[in-house]
Amino acid sequence: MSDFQYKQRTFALDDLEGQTKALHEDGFALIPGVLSAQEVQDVRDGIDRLRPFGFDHVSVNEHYKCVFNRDRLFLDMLDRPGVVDLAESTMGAQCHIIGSSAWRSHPGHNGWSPHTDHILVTVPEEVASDPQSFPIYLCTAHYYLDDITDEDLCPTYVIPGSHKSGRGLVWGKDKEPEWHGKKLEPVLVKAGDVLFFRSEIWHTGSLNKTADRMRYLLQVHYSHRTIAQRFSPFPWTFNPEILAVANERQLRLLGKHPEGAYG
Ligand SMILES: O=C(O)CCC(=O)C(=O)O
Repeated sequence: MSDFQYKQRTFALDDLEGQTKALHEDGFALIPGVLSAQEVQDVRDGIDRLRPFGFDHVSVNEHYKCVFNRDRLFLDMLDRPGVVDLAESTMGAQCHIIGSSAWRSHPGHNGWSPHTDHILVTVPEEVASDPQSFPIYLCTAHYYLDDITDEDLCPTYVIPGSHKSGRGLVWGKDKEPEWHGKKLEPVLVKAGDVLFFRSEIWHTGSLNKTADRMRYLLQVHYSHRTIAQRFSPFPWTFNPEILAVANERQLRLLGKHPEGAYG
């Protein structure tokens, strides 16, 4: 029997209310068991097939951007039941994706660089602590594709509640940030779990201390419709084979919105 224990509170896939509350209180919601073992293997195999171009980076860390445009397998990760429902209920029925990245982090990869992904406005703590005044605009879903049950395989670290600081961290400067006495803590997970987190949360990657294991990770970045998509390389071209198989919800997530102000 495994004695693995989550360090943060977890939510059932259909507990939309609990997850939403957690996004306001903690800045993230940890959702176990979103993908089956077979789905985890399929996504890992898909990542193994990726080849770099455009803004992709390949070194001790491999990072591939906009993977939904390359393989239907990744397109189908955009509207996973439960996860996409959380995106829509928090960021609106017209929410879309602004990107989706796949990672293979090799032994020696050091992702330690505490940061915030995006801060729209810097506000006082009392404003950032009020869900009405500080709505959710941008979130990332991390699909973990390995068991990360100790700190060796570069877990993500977070400071719960740090989005309520109302301010961002300076990339590369704040190496050991603290917020209200809380330090960065590792998010330990099982393969198939999802961490859904706000862009304002203080978080970081970490060091892959293993001798021979790569960490596989898939990210889906969701935002309110008003936030611009980061599709690269320029000029952006949708893959016609992907558009041909995408369902209506996926097409909307890719940017097929009804006519509105400005366009
Ligand atoms: O590698 C990780 O777990 C964290 C990734 C991250 O912080 C990011 O993409 O903003």
